[in-house]
Amino acid sequence: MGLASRRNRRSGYKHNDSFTLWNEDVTWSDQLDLNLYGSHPFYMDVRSGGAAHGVLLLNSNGMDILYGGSHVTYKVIGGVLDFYFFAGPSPLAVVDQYTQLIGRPAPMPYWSFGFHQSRYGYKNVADLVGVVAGYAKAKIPLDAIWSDIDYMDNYQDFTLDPVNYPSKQLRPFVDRLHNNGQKYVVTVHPAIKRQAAPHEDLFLKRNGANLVGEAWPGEVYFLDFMNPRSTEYWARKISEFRRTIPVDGLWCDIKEPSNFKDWQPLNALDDPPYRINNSGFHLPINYRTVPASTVHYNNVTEYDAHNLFGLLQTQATHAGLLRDTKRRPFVLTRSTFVGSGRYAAHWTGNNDARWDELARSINTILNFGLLGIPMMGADICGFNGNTTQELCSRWIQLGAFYPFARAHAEKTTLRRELYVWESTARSAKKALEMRYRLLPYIYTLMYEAHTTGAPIVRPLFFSYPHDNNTYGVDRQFMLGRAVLVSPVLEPGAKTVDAYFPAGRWFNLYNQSVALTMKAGKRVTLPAPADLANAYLAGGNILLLQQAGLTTSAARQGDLHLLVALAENGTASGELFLDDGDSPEMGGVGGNWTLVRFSCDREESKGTITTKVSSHVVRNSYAPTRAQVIDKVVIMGLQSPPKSFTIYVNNVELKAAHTMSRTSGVFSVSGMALAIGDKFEIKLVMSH
Ligand code: MIG
Repeated sequence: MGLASRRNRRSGYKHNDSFTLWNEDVTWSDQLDLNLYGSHPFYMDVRSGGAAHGVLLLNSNGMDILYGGSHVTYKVIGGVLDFYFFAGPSPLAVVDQYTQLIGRPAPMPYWSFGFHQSRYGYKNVADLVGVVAGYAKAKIPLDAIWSDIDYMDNYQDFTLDPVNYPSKQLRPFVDRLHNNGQKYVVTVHPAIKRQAAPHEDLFLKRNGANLVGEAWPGEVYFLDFMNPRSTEYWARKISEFRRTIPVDGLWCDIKEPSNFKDWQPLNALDDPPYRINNSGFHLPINYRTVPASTVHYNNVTEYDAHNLFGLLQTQATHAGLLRDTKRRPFVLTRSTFVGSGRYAAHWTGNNDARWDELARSINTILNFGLLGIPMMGADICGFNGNTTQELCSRWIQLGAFYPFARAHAEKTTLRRELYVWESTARSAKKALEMRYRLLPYIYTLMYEAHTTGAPIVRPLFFSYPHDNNTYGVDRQFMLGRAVLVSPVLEPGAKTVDAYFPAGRWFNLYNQSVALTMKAGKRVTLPAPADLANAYLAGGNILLLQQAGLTTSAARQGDLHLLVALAENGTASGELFLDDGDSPEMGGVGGNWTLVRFSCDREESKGTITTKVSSHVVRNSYAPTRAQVIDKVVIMGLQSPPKSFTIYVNNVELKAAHTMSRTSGVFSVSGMALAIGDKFEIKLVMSH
């Protein structure tokens, strides 16, 4: 069973585990099994044999949920008991049905799949310049650099610190980033400094007047994103700010919402008769946020709407960016609710630079994939506390496979940009090189997520629901259905203990290494210092591109078609392509290309024919690009042939090719196949 939203100790649950849903601004998110930044009253149940179903209680009130082994108890303090059941019967079918209801995951811009560097405490523009230069010098890919609250003037939204981040320095810096194919993202808050607030009716109220809270800028009013005037105000501020600094995305933080001051109860809403287990100590629901007696537009109470606050600001931010840029928005949100994935990416919040936190990033990310928020990551190298060279190296090896790959750190920690330590830099280069090469596949997974809800990274049981041994696996995960990642999660490791479901597996880094499993089995793998183990599941076809220091550079190069054969000689896969930042991904009128690839085997007396063919579903984008498939690699061919011949569209090919007798890997290069043209490659081997 996989449940809810919280930072969970593990991916399976015990009798009497309880889950409290009440969005909270948590500084140290490494504390387990407490309510955190988001609320998702949804769970997926997977039973022995693979039958899965899902249950949603669509209710935004505070609640405690108790898992009783054979039953679930909801203790809800308000609202309607609006239950939805998703019949499955597979895990993928459940997320498909669930996201049909709550909204499909938002398409994310292509650049956002690159590597992001952030830090709380970058001192000034020169500091940012230095970091970008550090990445360039070390030749480590960097697509985006972020500013935390440091860029603001006294922590106010849409302002610039006049001394450290003056627009006359920041603007040319951002223009240079853009010329270099790189992006800039900044943080924003939902609270507006009281003295600077406009005299408009835009804010949360209590007792008939604007609620005065306390947040980073001091005394604040909170924008009420239920009020159409407030969302309009927000969109206007985004546009105005982008005229000064054309940021490429926005990072919505502390919108649980966070508030630093204590409140006296005003009525029963502030102190309801049943105390949910807020923060693990049954703390008042007003703790560290705005009071429940606060009212929104149309007299909706915070008591009912608290868990929606983050979602509403996410929606408003997405809409504001879209209106201003007319491009696909990138929004990162900390607070989430049912449906947030339709607008934003998410990260696991303030984790710790510790090994157990590195491991836990996996189940937290997998959880959010079930909740319709596939664009998900954890702060690489850890947020709170000082990291070590070894931990940071292992973290980027794993983090390079997160859907959203961002390093971020707390202000008081030692600097740990990926180029700072030599061994970390080595890991970063290898890991990110593989990530950037995999982008055609990762981006196709984004398309799959957007159209079917399928998470980008998935628990093993999504691909192998009939294998009961996969249910508890949370130290490994799959990228789509093709790549099994088995990272090192412990210090000093020389080996990794990894589970492989039945089938054939090809080492992603060294395709001549293959494993064939008759049945699922644990395998002890070597744990090289600079690499996470990653294996391709036989039966998949995917496209790799050339490495590059930015996503836009990487997508200029040629493509390689990788065919990993299943034991029966078949494989399939697909490729989605578009410009990477059109508001729609796919869709009736858009310019995009979708190609399906398949491979099968025919045997007749003395010869085996392996046929790889493409089926062009749509091709209104690829013709505008020069990218071609230059190389085809087929893995898992059987018994070395006496001789072989290759045909492309029935013409015999003379291009350079090799066939390894020992490993059964065949490769042919210099092909120049246009992506959007149907093709058929036949490899005829005689024995
Ligand atoms: O009140 O902006 O989770 O990533 O660095 C805390 C400072 C505010 C919390 C975020 C963290 C960010 C920090 N923020």
